[in-house]
Amino acid sequence: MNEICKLLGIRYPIIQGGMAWVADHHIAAAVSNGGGLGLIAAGNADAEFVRGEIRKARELTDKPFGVNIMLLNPAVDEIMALVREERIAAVTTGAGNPGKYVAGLKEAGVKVLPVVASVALAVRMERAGADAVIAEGTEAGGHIGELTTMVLTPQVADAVEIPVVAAGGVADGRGVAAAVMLGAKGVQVGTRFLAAHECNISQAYKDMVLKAKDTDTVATGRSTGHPVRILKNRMAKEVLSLEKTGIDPEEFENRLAGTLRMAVKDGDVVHGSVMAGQSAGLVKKEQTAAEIIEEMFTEASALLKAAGATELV
Ligand code: TUI
Repeated sequence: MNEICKLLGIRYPIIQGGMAWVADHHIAAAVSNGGGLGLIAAGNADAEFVRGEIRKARELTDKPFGVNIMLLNPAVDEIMALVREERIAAVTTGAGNPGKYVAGLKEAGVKVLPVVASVALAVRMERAGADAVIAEGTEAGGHIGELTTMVLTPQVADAVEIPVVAAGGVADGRGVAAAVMLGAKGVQVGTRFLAAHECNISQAYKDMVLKAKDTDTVATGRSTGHPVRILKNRMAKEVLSLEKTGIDPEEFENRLAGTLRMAVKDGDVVHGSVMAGQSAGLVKKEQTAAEIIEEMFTEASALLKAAGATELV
């Protein structure tokens, strides 16, 4: 049996991306019911909000699901305590080093899968006791690192013994098969789930993802040390030109505050941050989360089988 499936008690080795403001109990339960690991994103929310989402997810699924904890959240300590208390199946983390929380989570039986953007952090996470690491390439949406999935995944796989999950740019069966070839035991998928029927985001956000082409994302904030990948719009253009003026990083972050919520909840995809990965160009239709998962793994299995018969030289 696949190591990630065994670790998490799931049918397919696919973990939903964190996706602040997007990943609520509906999509988390739908991904888990579809055989993957659904996630509730804590984003910048407080612990009581996350508790409510956990309770609602439990009404929609009896399958394991996880919580994604964005480490810049001021309520991170309370949310860590909450997931231990609620005995959540797994935690993924983003935008930081969760080292000091790993032992406490494991004590409570919570599996820990930090998202890393470098080999150095992957190695530190293994030493801290993480169960697996998610190697996320710069193709991903939202807060990103510098390395691509193509080069990060095999280097992380060489550096650690624990299973590696590949993330960033994986949106179909080809991506899953490629991830396996790079040494990953599973994948994390965010952008494709934006187009899931069960994903409760504004239709304007969904439409923008469905219409996106290969070159339609851009990373803002590279110059201020907080790179974030979003779909190009007026807001992206404005903040990119602000960066060129050498704006103070704190002022820059203030300019971005609240813009993700505007796009997700209010459907303002002109002034809001429409976070999505470079794989948005591969996302063509709305489907249920279960259909997305089935399709990706049927395609990947066929490709991996066919690869055995392919003569390269
Ligand atoms: O975390 C993400 N993606 C996110 S979080 C998010 S919410 C947010 N919104 C606005 C600004 C900032 C955050 C939206 N998207 N992905 C996982 C990820 N983690 N990608 C890169 C990293 C990362 C980067 C550096 C993890 C650790 C790190 O260094 C930590 C250290 O101390 O070495």
